[in-house]
Amino acid sequence: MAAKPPTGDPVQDAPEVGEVQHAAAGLPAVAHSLRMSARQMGVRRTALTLLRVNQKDGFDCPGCAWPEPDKRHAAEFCENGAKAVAEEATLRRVTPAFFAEHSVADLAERSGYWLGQQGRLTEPMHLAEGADHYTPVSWERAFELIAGELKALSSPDEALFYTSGRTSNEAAFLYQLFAREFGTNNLPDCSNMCHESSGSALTETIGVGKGSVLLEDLYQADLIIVAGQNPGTNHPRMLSALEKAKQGGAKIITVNPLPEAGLERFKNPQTVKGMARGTALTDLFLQIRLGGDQALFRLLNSLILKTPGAVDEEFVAAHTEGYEEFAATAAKTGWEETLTATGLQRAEVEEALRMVLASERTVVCWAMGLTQHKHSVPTIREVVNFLLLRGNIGRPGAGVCPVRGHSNVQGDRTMGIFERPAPAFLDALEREFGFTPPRHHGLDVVRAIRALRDGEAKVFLAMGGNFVAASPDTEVTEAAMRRARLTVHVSTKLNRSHAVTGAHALILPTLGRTERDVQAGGEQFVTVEDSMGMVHASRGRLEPAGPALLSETAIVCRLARAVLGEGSATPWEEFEGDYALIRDRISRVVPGFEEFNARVADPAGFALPHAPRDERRFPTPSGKAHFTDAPVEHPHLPEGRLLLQTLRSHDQYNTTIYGLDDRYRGIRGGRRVVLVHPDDARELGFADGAYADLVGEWKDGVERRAPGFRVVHYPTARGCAAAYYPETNVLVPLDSTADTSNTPASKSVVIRLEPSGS
Ligand SMILES: Nc1nc2c(c(=O)[nH]1)N[C@H]1C(S)=C(S)[C@@H](COP(=O)(O)OP(=O)(O)OC[C@H]3O[C@@H](n4cnc5c(=O)[nH]c(N)nc54)[C@H](O)[C@@H]3O)O[C@H]1N2
Ligand SMILES: Nc1nc2c(c(=O)[nH]1)N[C@H]1C(S)=C(S)[C@@H](COP(=O)(O)OP(=O)(O)OC[C@H]3O[C@@H](n4cnc5c(=O)[nH]c(N)nc54)[C@H](O)[C@@H]3O)O[C@H]1N2
Ligand SMILES: [Mo]
Repeated sequence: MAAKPPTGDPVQDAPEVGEVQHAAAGLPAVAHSLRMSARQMGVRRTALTLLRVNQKDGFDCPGCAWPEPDKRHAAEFCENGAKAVAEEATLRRVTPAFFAEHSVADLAERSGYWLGQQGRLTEPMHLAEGADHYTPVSWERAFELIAGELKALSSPDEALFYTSGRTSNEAAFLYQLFAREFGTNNLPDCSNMCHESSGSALTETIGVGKGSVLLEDLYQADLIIVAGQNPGTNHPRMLSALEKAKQGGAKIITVNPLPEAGLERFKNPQTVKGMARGTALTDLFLQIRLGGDQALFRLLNSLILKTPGAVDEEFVAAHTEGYEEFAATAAKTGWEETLTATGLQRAEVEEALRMVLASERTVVCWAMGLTQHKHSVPTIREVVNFLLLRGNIGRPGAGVCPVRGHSNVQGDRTMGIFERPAPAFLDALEREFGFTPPRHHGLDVVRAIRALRDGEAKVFLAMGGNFVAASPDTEVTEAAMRRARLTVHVSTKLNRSHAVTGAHALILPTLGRTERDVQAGGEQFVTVEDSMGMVHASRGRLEPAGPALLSETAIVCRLARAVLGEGSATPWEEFEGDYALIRDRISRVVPGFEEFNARVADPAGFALPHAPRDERRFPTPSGKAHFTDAPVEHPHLPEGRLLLQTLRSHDQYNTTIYGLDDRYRGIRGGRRVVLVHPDDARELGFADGAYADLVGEWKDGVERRAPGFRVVHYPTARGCAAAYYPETNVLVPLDSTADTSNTPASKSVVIRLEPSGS
């Protein structure tokens, strides 16, 4: 039973709608995850594998980037972590026989769900120019093919080196080193579509583009605001931290257009009491309109400014600048505009203000609900204003907490996966490796797609991820990818990006986090950095999915040797054999990693320095934290239209679909659903259960259509709709991005509904 993938495809997408749930986790979640895991890997392997997740001698959960508490519970994994592990530790295999049976045209017709369910990739495969099928290729030949194409480019900037966020620190460090020795900063990554807005806003205002709190701070907080995040699904272990914070007396305000089950009530499967009754988490739910957060925080700020004694004047005077200008702008804020932008009642905002003023220690947590709008960067800057006003940065129990997605997305950035590297980082690389890195900026995800579309980029290489499915404007992106000379994917699982290729294409199968990594120098481990800047080791224990797999690190080393040859003084072969040598180099290039090998030997890992958190020092050019006073924006919605957010169901990991249910939202057996407020749906003439096409409206006049969605009457904020990504990426215009960060505005897409089949 364990190894059989589903046969029928296209998978029947026939959503059924039941009750929305009001609590997350608990026994059903544990049972559900064990069932899913056992289906993929059998009962014994399930037990053995799940026991190793997030243990000090085990591997880092490939699910999310939420940190592990220091005293780890015997089962420090969650339902969705278990699914992520099962997806990787599955016993199903994609072999050369599979590719002989399925042409690329056939694969391109399949759903992402079906592709992922086929199992782990086992052999390097090549799709030759003009061929219908991928055929096996040796590793050596694969690297020769890539080297041939890269060397034929008229400039290194015609190559793109994408990274998804599961890549280890060691592999990421070598990958960016290789790209830069080759001669380009074209290192787009999933972060460009994810927390780039957080990085932009935080670097500018507090001087560090990362969160400033540790788990301990959450436990000490008086008030935690969770804005634009659905932890019950995407960071389930965060619920245990919120529960613990509540036990310590914290209050929680949730800001979200949707009532998300996990934030309402949490039944901790790891305690008996939790199982029975559960903890009510949210004290105040602000059901905000999409994109209304900047207006909300601005109003709160103006009200704080009007309250005698509410501003931490000592902190403001000693550590900040721009306060006067900000206060003058904020003074002009009116209730009216805010209530329109947010859809909230005056009494709700007043209640929030009361809680804010009662709190001595406040943390704001956020994720994609804040980062994927046109005005995301000013929104997050406004959150920083909010915290600065009351001195809530750089002391215990307070601070900014952007909750990251992929398990090592933050580490990859720390290792230099960035198209706009800091000059100091390049200086350090130059000193350590004795070459001249390119100084001009490279391309981010959106610009990389344009470059492919316009024929300016010709070779695309991805270290993980599913670029064509995760990117916006699916039709544009797929057409762009098809113009490439060569597309290469280092992957664990089959996905759509393997079926939408350049003139020729390679699939390079790699080890996952859960697997044993043995090199010339013996068994290796890798390191990762979590959402709170904690670095620790991760050791796989399972036998690799196949004997031909190479680790990501080995792939980069062999690729670098094939491409750079004698031209590189870097000891790639030695790095491949012993990852400790890579860590030695990291310790000399990346600040905060001094004595890396020695410190990572501590199973608990170590915290990277964070000047605002540790010393209330703000490493901005002026040495002060910045108040900013951008005008308040919010999405404009024409008559008869809806603002659509594209989000995750409970049974998916980004573009990897685990199943067709979204249990907490009461949806089963299908993903093509659009959640609409009952009054909006009725006004637009759509009964619950009717089918609609979602039609995008954007100023370029191009029609973007996602057909055949079941309308679900759902308690979302008025004027706002929700549907799953990646099915709706076809609706997100390539040019609709956040100012400054250039992140696709995936949470504010203007659409109209048309009856399906009309
Ligand atoms: N199981 C699982 N875990 C995951 C992932 C996964 O796909 N599956 N993905 C990982 C990754 S890469 C990431 S980045 C994170 C994503 O984690 P989340 O950001 O939680 O993911 P989304 O599903 O995009 O949910 C966005 C949330 O923000 C709300 N929201 C949307 N727009 C707005 C807005 O304008 N204002 C406010 N206040 N709220 C808004 C939505 O209603 C929803 O609750 O999760 C990570 N963890
Ligand atoms: N409309 C819309 N679009 C979005 C978003 C949204 O909310 N709405 N969210 C955005 C966000 S936050 C993100 S982070 C991106 C995600 O974009 P990506 O990171 O590119 O996409 P994933 O779906 O996470 O990638 C899944 C693939 O990664 C490969 N993989 C898994 N584990 C490993 C590994 O250990 N090594 C290697 N080499 N490969 C591995 C598998 O082959 C799998 O098929 O999508 C973005 N796109
Ligand atoms: Mo993400």
